Amino acid sequence: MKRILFFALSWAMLSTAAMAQQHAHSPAAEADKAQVAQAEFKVWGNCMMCKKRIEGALADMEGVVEAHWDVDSKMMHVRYDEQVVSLMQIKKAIAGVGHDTDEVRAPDEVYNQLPGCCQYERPEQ
Ligand SMILES: [Cu+2]
Repeated sequence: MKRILFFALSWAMLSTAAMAQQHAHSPAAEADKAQVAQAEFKVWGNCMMCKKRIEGALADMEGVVEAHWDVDSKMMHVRYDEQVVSLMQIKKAIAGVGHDTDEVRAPDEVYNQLPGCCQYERPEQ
């Protein structure tokens, strides 16, 4: 139910943005907008260092428009171009720097090299 509400809200925001752009007569921006998807999922981590590492993993990733991880809720919010990158690729990139996601688990050897303060309690396999 929460998810449905989130998508409904996202859709409302996207529609509003699209209308705003029409007024601005910016067809290029509109074309960009049309392909941008967004998702929210859990990423395990502890602190601001984790936040830097998690968001940093996506900073230079092609197709990622926006990446934000909330330290308190552990929720990752991404906006990305579906034509360029998949949600699974995004999750793999995050797992690749040592952080478990709802679908992709970080390799043990990478996790073990995280600083002590960043070694979160791992979810069940
Ligand atoms: Cu940390």
